[in-house]
Amino acid sequence: MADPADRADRKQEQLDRRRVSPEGAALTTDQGIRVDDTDNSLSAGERGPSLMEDFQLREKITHFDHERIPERVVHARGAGAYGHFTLHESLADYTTAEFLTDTSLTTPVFVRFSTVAGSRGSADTVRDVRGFATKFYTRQGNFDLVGNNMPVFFIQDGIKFPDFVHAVKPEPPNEIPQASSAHDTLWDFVQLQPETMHMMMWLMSDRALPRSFAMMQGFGVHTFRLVNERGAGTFVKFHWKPKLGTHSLAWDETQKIAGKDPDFNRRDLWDRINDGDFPEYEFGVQLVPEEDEHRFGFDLLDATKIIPEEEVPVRPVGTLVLDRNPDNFFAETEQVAFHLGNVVPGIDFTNDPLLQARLFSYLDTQLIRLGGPNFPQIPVNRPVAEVRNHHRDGYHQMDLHQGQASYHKNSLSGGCPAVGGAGSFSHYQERVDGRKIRKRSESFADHYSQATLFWNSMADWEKEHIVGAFRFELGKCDHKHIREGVVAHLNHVDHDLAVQVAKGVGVAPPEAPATANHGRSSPALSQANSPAESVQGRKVAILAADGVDSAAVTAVGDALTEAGAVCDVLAAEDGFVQAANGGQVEVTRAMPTVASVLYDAVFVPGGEESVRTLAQDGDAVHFVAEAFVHCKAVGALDAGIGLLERAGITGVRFADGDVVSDAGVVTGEGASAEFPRRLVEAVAAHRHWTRAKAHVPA
Ligand code: HDE
Repeated sequence: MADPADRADRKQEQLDRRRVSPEGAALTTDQGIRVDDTDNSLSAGERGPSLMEDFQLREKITHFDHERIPERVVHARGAGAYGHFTLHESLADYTTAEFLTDTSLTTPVFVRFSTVAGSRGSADTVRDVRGFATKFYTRQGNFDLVGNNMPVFFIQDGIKFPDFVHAVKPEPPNEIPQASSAHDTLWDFVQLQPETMHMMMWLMSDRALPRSFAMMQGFGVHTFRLVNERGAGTFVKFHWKPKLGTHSLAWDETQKIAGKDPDFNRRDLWDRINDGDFPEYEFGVQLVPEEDEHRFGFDLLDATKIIPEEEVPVRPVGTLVLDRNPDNFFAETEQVAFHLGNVVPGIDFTNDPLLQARLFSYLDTQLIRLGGPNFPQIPVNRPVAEVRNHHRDGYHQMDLHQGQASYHKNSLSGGCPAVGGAGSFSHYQERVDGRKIRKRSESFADHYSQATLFWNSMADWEKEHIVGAFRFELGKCDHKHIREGVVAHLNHVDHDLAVQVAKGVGVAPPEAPATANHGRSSPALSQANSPAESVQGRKVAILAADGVDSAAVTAVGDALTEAGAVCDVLAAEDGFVQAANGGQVEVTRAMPTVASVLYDAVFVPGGEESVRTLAQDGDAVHFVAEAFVHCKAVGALDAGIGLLERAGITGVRFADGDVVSDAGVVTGEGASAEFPRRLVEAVAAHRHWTRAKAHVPA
């Protein structure tokens, strides 16, 4: 019979034993004593002093005083979910890790997504890297893949990490700015540390503004090693690819969302899972035989480099589905403790100096954050594999270790727990030889050519966004020498990029390239090439007022919903609007409580009276104009087209007479199956980035 750990619910069954429900329960103290009054403290007379003996008051206040733990020093803000991993193709030739070789297994997981720089209460949609950390509860023990949504990193050697983090975090004198890299210290670090350039290209790209955690790639970043039965190693890079494609928000939109709904990405994840629209990712590997270690023009141990997918294709082997929200944010999402060193037999490390430093950091950080060495016993961290060892005592010890012997070797517990045997972890036997030195390898010296590769691979609109991001961020730097320093590095990446950025930030544009652009590109790097054919989980606003054409609301709403979108009817006030045909249409939300930035698309149904009212409502006009400016699908039927005109969308022209691109603007007359189909298609395209920039005020 198969081991019960090959079921995804194995972890949930384990958690069930720790779940505590208030239903039907009486209020008690921590000692289980029922409480008769928790609103009034014990005092000497009605207006007298509180009494020391009030153990209920003391216990309640004391617990409250100790509710906070230190937030993570990086990745403080996060959102988590449970799910399961299934394998479609065995990697048995390369690894002994069961969850990567046995296609009959379903492995439970917990994933935590995060931003990096901001505090726990910061906004979700800031320009930042996103963490994508996965804990696989395998039958051989926990494997943690602690990755990001960008495949490279800022630095090559972990000893620079405290410097980098100090530079990107709010500045010491005044703790400004929160969750932002647009300030002097970060860019000072960058201009003095050119190894950051490749990652800065990613950070200034739309990758730093994901629309949803479900539309974000994940990368293990480092080169790891798979080890097979014969002890032979293969280099590996781990990849996650979202089923919905990789898509981003518009920069202006992210800033507005940060105020309108700072929990935007967290809420999106929560709602998707609650609605049964489970985020799904393909798990893939890039495999490099050991003998090919030196065949690339870069070092596999350098975490500022990718292996272009065109050179080594990503081989899809498994699927991750996130299908359950946590019960309690603190207990699970806050207390989950990832550690790069959590590997199972068949997965091992390389000498990447960034990776090596991380192997120290993660365990160390949990000791202060979770207050002692027993954090692996916290329910979310506990493996489904049995844990038996001679570790004892320490703060918050939860287990009742039986027996006389807490040492190895022993004869008093029959020599148990036994060491070794089938399935034991045995380290990859890499030959190591060398002098003790502090020196970066020459093979790590090229800081520009992959930054150039990234730039060359971008669509025009992606390039525009990157230039805009550099201009914004550097424009926030007070020190001109810092802006100049960064432009000088950009001139090694691409001359045109450097000139465009220089112009925006008041720096003399370089006259000639510092390094010639090599002209190579990697199409897999562009989000323009990511699938965009699904409206799954897309949010569409339908604007209505009294007199709305309810048949259009229903027909278009149904078509979108059927295709997987979520439609909200918005009106000036909550409740119902009267339809033109006498019926009623239920309002999902009052317009003042939401904003266009919280939606992927907007549809204006017909109905003369409804549209006349909307055209006089600043919120509604702004809603449509702003959705257009953010390149979203905008649909209108019949009289609804009038609202688009009122918002200045239709018929807009440049001074030189070119009509603004109307890509993604879908209009139609009368009821037909054609209109909903075209609108669904326009929403599925995600954004119509080729649409000309803001010629409409919003
Ligand atoms: Fe981390 N990182 N990191 N990091 N990291 C942490 O661990 C660190 C790096 C990443 O959702 C901390 O538990 C060092 C690369 C994620 O709980 C800390 C270095 C990548 C998360 C830490 C790096 C990451 C962390 C803070 C350079 C992408 C959030 C709290 C040597 C591959 C995990 C904690 C979660 C968290 C240290 C570099 C990803 C301090 C020293 C490269 C996704 O231990």
